[in-house]
Amino acid sequence: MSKKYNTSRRNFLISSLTTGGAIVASDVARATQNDDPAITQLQPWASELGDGVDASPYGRPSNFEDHVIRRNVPWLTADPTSSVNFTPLHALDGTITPNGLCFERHHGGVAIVNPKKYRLMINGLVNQNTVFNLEDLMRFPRTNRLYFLECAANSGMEWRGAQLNGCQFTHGMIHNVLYTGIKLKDILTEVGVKSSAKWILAEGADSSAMTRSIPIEKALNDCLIAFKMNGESLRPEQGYPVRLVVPGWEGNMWIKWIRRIEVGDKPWHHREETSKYTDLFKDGNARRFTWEMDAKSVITNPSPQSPVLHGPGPMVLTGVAWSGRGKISRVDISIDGGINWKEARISGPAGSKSMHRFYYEFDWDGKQLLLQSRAQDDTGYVQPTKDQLRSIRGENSIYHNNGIQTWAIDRNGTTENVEVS
Ligand SMILES: Nc1nc2c(c(=O)[nH]1)N[C@H]1C(S)=C(S)[C@@H](COP(=O)(O)O)O[C@H]1N2
Ligand SMILES: [Mo]
Repeated sequence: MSKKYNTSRRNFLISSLTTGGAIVASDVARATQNDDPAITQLQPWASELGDGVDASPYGRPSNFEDHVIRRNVPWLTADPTSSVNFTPLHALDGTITPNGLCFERHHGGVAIVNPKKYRLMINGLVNQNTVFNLEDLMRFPRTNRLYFLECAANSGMEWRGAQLNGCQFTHGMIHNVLYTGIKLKDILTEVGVKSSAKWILAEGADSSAMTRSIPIEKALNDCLIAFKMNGESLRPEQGYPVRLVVPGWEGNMWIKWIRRIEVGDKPWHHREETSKYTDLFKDGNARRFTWEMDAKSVITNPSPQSPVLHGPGPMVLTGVAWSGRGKISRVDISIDGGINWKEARISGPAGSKSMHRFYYEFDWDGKQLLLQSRAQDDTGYVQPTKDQLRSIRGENSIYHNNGIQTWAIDRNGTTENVEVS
């Protein structure tokens, strides 16, 4: 069996999104030069004193890393206040997304909420309508949990074929953060939920008043009211001072700047759960709710923004995998477009509904590679191919694309987004 591949990506994207010219393959695994000035000569950083401790009261990454930033896709950004930028997955390792690199998705721009004027109101089918301020919330027991947040539209531009040239753009609407917060269950217990309660409505304080209906079982199970991300206060763009955390479920339910929770007996069917975030099928019917994000993975290195800079020989391949239904039990790698598969190694702190890091080391023979990763979660679910997804859902879907991604690597190391068939 042989695999053909095709690039159906729009041509005008190539110039705006690829990292530049072809990379010449060379052996950079060992520094071989005898009188290498980088080792024989005194370098500037050793010949003069460096900055003192007050130079950056809030630390920043090295200037040499200034390319590691969130980026957007200009043609997706009709207006920056209702838009998205993407996590630079190709430049990260480990499992935690640094706060300054977490992708942003806003429907009405970043709300700047004064924490002194922050209020959370709970009303509806409760014994006691209640308004909490930040101090009130801080008096509930706190908990720490690592979770991924994936936008339902992540990889949405890839439904009909390979398009965006880089995992930042194809898979970067995800971040994985250690949240500190309080259990939503504790607050709901405090105000007393009536026995007729079946749903909650979470509402944001921003100008878009983003609102989503969430079943009461989920609210009482593992949802958090979070104020910290990776140890420090939430960033304004992530919902400062308080956001809802809905583990494993699509990103739009994780209401930022949360200001109100109404308890009710049926879903509200607001805009973001009717005209948006529903999955249109071949026959014209739409799936009403798709809450859990199914198991998915992507190879982050090599990838189009991170091509292979060395010649044949040892190659380290790495990427990330996650599932909204539990832990990742295994990740398999194919270097020949899905014909043969080998198990990758999972490494680093990860848990249920959080991002996992995998590595696969192999000897590259210098021939063309068609790289794929395939995740499996602890429910036994296996990540499908894009063709398998399309055979069930047709071509009109946008959201919830968890199909297998392929990167083609040619002999000189350049890497491209392709599809195999
Ligand atoms: N209040 C409010 N909450 C919101 C949104 C919003 O526009 N307003 N966007 C939602 C969407 S669609 C996603 S994918 C996530 C993005 O979270 P992030 O900006 O922290 O990445 O927030 C969700 N919560
Ligand atoms: Mo989203």
